[in-house]
Amino acid sequence: MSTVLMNGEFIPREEAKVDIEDRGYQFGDGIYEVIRVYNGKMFTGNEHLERLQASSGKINIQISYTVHELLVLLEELIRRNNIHNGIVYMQFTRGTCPRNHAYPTSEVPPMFIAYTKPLERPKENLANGVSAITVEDIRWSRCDIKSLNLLGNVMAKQKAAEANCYESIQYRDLTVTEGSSSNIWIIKDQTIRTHEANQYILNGITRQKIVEICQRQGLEVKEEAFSIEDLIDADEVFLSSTTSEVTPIVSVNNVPVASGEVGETTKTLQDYFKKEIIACCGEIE
Ligand code: DCS
Repeated sequence: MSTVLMNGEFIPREEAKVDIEDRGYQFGDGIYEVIRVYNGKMFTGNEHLERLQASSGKINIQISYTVHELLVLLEELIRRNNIHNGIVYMQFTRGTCPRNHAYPTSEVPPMFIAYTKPLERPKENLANGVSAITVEDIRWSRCDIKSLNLLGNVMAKQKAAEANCYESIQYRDLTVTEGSSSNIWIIKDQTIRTHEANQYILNGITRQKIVEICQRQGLEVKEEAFSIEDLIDADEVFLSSTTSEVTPIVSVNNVPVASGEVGETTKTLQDYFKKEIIACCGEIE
């Protein structure tokens, strides 16, 4: 039986219940994070929890825990559930009160839950790459908030699933923004590019790590939007996320990216990224 964290208490999964007037349930009024666990240790936990705090600040949800307090609670949750490789998911909603669109005026405590899930590294996708399709980005213009409102993302991912693809690459006015649950990158003539961190994308923690790696290793990286045409014309394409790390994209809309093989620069970035994980969490396969 697994344990979940609910408002600071460890309780059995079966006992965790949400009220029908919880604002997360009714409005998607809340925020979330997903942190990777390798060898029982969280990878970039601080960065994720700082982004959680930032998201909460943007929509005025008061989180009564510090980053350190959250880290301690999540470590204990991982320990209790004996997670070796996996994820920890957490969300804060604005809490439970009579249904009304506007924020409650009286003190309503946010609802906090966290749980774990075992998950191995996606080794086959990392080695062979995945397919993607392009879809119009129909989401709102505050994609920088890691909000529970994921309907646009869910609809985009469903289109990918129906096309037997792993991811949907979203575009706004012919500019590529991001994947349905990942950031999108292209490489052309050795230059690595991804959309700038503004309100049209989520500034991925994996994305930030990759930018840092590129700068440290002297690889040319530009945080600058690119077009669908640039995407089609790229030498290499890849996606990044907490669960997918650096996953090559070898076909877009059923057309191979360049030769259709996993690119050399992508492989180099995968190696550097793996080294980061090992430095933090110990040896991984
Ligand atoms: N963009 C979107 C829309 C995402 O949902 C995610 C991650 C990313 C980018 C990449 O961000 P990270 O590098 O910080 O993971 N989505 C999480 C999710 O919903 N499941 O796993 C990761």
